[in-house]
Amino acid sequence: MPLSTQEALGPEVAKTAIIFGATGQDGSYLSEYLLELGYRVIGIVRRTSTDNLQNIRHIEDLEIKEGDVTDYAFVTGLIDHEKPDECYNLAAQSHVKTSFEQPVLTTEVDYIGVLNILEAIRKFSPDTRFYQASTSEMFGRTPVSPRLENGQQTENTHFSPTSPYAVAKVAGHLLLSVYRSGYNIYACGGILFNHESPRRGGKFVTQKIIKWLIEFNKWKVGADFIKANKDYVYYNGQPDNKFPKLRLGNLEACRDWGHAKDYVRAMHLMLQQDEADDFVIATGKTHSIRDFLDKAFAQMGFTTWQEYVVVDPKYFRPVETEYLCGNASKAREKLGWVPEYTFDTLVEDMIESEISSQVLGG
Ligand code: NDP
Ligand code: GDR
Repeated sequence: MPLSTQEALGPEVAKTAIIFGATGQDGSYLSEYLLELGYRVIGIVRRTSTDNLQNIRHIEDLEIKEGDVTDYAFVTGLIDHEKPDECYNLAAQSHVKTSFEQPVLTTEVDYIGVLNILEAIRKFSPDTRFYQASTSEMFGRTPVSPRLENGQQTENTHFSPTSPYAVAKVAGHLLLSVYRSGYNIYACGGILFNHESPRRGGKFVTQKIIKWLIEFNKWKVGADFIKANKDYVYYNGQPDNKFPKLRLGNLEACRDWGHAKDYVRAMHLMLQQDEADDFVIATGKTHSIRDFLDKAFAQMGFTTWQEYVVVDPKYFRPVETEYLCGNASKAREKLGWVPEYTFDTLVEDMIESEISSQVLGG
């Protein structure tokens, strides 16, 4: 009997993975991780007029293709041509506050994008395993409170989205079970809680705090004293040598923050199971923005942050998700997934990386 292509090439033939959203925080770590595992990895990158490759330029062997997840013709052509073993959809307009200002674009990318990929898989490559980047934001104004169920959200917690971003993500997430049960497609939703890293975009609160802190610390070198008014800090009280205070929004919100390096391992594990399923990925510990400020400023040797931070309503959201804390028991039991980083080591890694990148960048 003639050998199939797979048999003829042998079991060591590399699997092919496509990553939509390869330039982002998670896409860059996932690319590195899959390449280390021996995959052939194709990273889909939006064409932009200015450079958006800073997270992935260093990754040798990553095959980069230009394309947009909202372009059905592109997505179907790609999936049909490559028939990948695995496909990870990390592409999104991922900023919650921006989604209030650009709700239609957010819906097109974050919902229609998912539909485009699922349809392409159904029609042209039904054996492709699909990972969708779902999110804890889907819980939104969750009925779980710190007083109930240990204050933790699970795969069974009701969704109550509070932003156009979260509504689009819920819609994309609900499609997964439709394609699983309706068409037998292997489609998983990773309900990931906030995860950060040195590659986190500068508009998210953790990276915004750290970048400000390192710049400020550099600026104040050599000062005998610093004096602050409502909006600025003054070097030795000099009116012409000032540094703008850190302007933030809601400091009371609580987030379950993990490290992106840990979370991309979970994405891969989800696609290696006997059956497709959805999983919460979280650390199980929650901290307020105030806690993050405490830790980051203390790490840099400051005894206080209160005199350097201004609460600016400009950064408030029309509706806020106040409290998130995930229960990842199912992932621990079924996937064997355990995070390596803690809240403290995450903050330390972000600070150390920012300092070294400033030193290297001059
Ligand atoms: P990023 O914002 O860092 O990355 C988003 C990626 O999507 C970027 O590569 C971006 O490209 C790309 N993208 C945006 N629009 C399109 C489009 N129309 N077509 C193709 N690509 C597009 O997000 P993260 O890496 O942090 O998150 C990855 C995914 O996980 C996102 O879907 C996010 O919503 C979700 N998520 C993230 C969590 C987190 O805490 N980080 C938690 C839960 C879910 P470009 O670089 O050009 O902008
Ligand atoms: P989030 O992350 O909205 O949880 O979405 P973000 O870091 O933007 O906000 C976290 C919390 O901090 C409060 N906050 C501020 N946020 C920003 N961005 N800027 C500020 O100045 C500021 N001040 C206070 C926010 O109000 C909020 O409560 C992230 C994204 O990665 C999503 O894509 C992902 O789905 C979720 O995490 C899980």
